[in-house]
Amino acid sequence: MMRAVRALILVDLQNDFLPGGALAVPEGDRVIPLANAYQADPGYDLVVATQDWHPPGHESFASAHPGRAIGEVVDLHGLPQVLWPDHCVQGSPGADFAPGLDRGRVAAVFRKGTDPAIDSYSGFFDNGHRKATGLGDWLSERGVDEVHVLGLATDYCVRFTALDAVALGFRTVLLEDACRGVELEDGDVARAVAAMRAAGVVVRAGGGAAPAQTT
Ligand code: VGL
Ligand code: ZN
Repeated sequence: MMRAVRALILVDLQNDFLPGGALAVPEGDRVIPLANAYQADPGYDLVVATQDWHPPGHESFASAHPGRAIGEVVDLHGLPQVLWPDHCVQGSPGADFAPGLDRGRVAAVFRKGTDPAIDSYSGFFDNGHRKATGLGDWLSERGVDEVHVLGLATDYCVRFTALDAVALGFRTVLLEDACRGVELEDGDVARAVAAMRAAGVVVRAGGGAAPAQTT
């Protein structure tokens, strides 16, 4: 049998999600050296990155909803939407990749959240599953059958990227040590990990950069 073709997906390793950023994820900076170590693993045939990339005034921003506060949930054109601080605005320093991130092996970057009227947590589709970013086809065209996911934030973009990956038929591994969550509510990260596991994502607590055993 041929060995798996494995891709590493780096989710939203951007300045705004690091401590000091506009939507800082606690300990978000801790995943950068791990992302670099995982990328150096020759067990990955391909490395790709997602980039949250919102136009100014994006409707996921609380600032676009006068009278509403960050963290509130609103109905956005029929979908529940958590309201966020302005973050990852296209071309802003906050939208840049973390300076410490090694990008030498990143073969492609998939931008998401570009439509002002809908958010996109997943690196594959917007939250309404209306439009694809191209990541799924890109991986399939290259024969990828297994993806490993790391990055920010566990309870949002990592979660929905891993869930879409498994739904698209990729064997999917969550590299949990290289993820951190927003934890808007206590337990959000644990619930996100449980939801991923229930959907068939293989959750790997750690163990360095060795590729997962296939079973
Ligand atoms: C994210 C909230 C809003 C993420 C992106 O990368 O998890 N979370 N935009
Ligand atoms: Zn966003």
